[in-house]
Amino acid sequence: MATTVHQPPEHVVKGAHVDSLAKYQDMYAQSLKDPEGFWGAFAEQFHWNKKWDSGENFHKYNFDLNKGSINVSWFNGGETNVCYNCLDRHVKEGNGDRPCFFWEGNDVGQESVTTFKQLLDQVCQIANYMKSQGVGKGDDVTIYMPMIPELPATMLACARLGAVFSVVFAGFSAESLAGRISDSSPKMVVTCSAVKRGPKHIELKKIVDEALEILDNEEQVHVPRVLVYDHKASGVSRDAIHASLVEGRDVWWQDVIGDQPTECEVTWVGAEDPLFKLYTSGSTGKPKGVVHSTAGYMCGAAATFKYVFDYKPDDVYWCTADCGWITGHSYVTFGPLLMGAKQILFEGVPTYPDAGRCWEVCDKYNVTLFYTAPTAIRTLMACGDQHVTKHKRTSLRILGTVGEPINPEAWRWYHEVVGNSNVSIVDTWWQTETGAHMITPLPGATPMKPGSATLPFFGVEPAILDDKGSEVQGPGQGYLVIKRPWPSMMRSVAGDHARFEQTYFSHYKGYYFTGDGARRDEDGYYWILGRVDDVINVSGHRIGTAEVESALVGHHLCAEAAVVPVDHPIKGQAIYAFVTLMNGIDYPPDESVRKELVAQVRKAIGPIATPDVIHWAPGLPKTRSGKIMRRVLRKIASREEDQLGDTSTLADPGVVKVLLELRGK
Ligand code: 6R9
Repeated sequence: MATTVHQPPEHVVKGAHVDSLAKYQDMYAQSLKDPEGFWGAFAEQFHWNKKWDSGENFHKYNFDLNKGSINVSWFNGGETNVCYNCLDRHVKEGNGDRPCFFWEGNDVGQESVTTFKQLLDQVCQIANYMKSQGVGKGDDVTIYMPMIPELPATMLACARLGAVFSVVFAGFSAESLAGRISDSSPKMVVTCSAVKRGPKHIELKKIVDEALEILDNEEQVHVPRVLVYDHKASGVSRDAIHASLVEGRDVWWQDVIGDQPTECEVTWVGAEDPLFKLYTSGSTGKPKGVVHSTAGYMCGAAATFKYVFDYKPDDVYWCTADCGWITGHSYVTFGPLLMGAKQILFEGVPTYPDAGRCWEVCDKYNVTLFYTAPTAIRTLMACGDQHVTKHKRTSLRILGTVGEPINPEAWRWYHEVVGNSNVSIVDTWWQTETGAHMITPLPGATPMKPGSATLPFFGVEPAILDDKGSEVQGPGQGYLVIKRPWPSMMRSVAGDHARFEQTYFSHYKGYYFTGDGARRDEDGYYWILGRVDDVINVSGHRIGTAEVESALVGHHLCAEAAVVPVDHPIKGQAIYAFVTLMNGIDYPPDESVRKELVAQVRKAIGPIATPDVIHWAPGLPKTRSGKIMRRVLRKIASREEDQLGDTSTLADPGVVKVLLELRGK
């Protein structure tokens, strides 16, 4: 089917910050030609305790491993504070009574409104308490909380003190949480009694207890303080949890925060001081702590929020992502608050109590800007149009998507059914590592093609490399790389700068390697083709094949495992695991073994990593040097064994036949 080009609707173009393709092209060219002029002008709106140095010192970098260690810095010499710019600045400008959060709980009817002034007061109280516990500049704090206002408030309190926070998605298992805590040795863990997600109750405090027990026993890492928010709306009472509080370590939030003063001096930090770490999966080894800076990240998150959502003060914005992911950092906590936006903070899931929840909430608050993931769009699409059309949705102006490639059918449904064909869709390609949008339409400027992330954002210079590492000119496809630094890019991997260089800069010297494949068409539009490394994108969440494999071989009956992605109609990709059992067990084993292995993965990583298929493999296809041939496994998993390709390098070609037999019909 030929690609239809959709022009931005007139009402979106009118009054947009960038209202034509020509204007985008101008601004884009300017941003590359004069980075200091472009980013400096944007940064003027923020408060700086000390202004950045202009000239040569403004932005420094080395992007080429051949020339030495990789380093990137922006706004050198400047001093600022992200929390101050999110809160104090707006209050000082007379916007204290403006709402920043309309909280919608998991259950319909649970709601609250927070203003900028109220949030500032609360953040100061949290910061004062943290300070009283010895948390200061450069100290680590781990946050394991659901989507309640106290989660962004805790992130901001850390930022106020210059403490480095690490949010762990409250759906990760105790073992995953333990791994992330032990990597940072935090002075404090902030959590919550429990949460209700859809119809399910999850006792988060118990998961934290388990994680800390693992650390106490196995790693001799001791967390001195655990702050526990009593989340009444979860339906789990304080009394039910109280007995499990560890004396001297655990305290109830409600017992210590309310008495703190509502003023707390800001700690000014250097432009390049770290703001947070966020753990993400890669192709090898343990998840890595992606380190983000203060000033560059602040400007990148705010600028993309302003231009990609064409944000204006009357807008009501809603991003459904959890703060446990980068999207929740940049487009729930920081981008919107920096720009002073009113937004919905949503604790629930799009299908609870029914598939109309999102549109009901959109109508309730007259949401104008809505941002979600393709997996949610496909889920809602499968539930039927009636859940959408029942609601008005006339306030919507811009619909965003992020996390994985959006298939054109889902794009069209989002555009036509949800958006009444009267919205701009922004398909935003970016990563935990990039901190902010990289390739995306601007809603009032960029003609849209369903399934394409379109054109680069200001200051971003992508390229496509072929197998030999040469740049593809004009239309073509290959590896997506970025040619120069942008302000919000990651600065390092926590505690392991060599891994940072190895992962992102060693494949193609002089380029940042994204891990994605992409195609560029005759109009210069980018089409993201998905990961080219061993990362599986399940419902927009990155899972390393190595992590799942190591969870599986952690089970006493599993000798070896190889995990590959398979296409999935809702989740985008699903996890497909080939498992070799210990010698002496007959294939197929008892059904209980499969259940135990699945449970093992859920325990080691979390429910998001649940394998959809366990395929018994008495032997795995390997080369003579012992490398598993994942290409062959992928074809078997996706039932394309007629396209196995060259299998002559297999050490034992017979294994393929056995695998096909064990797969059955
Ligand atoms: C923001 C986020 C990053 C990976 C990335 C790519 C995929 C994200 C996409 C997309 C196609 C888009 N991805 N957005 N692919 N189109 N609009 O998701 O960060 O969790 O680090 O994932 O997600 O494969 O490399 P993260």
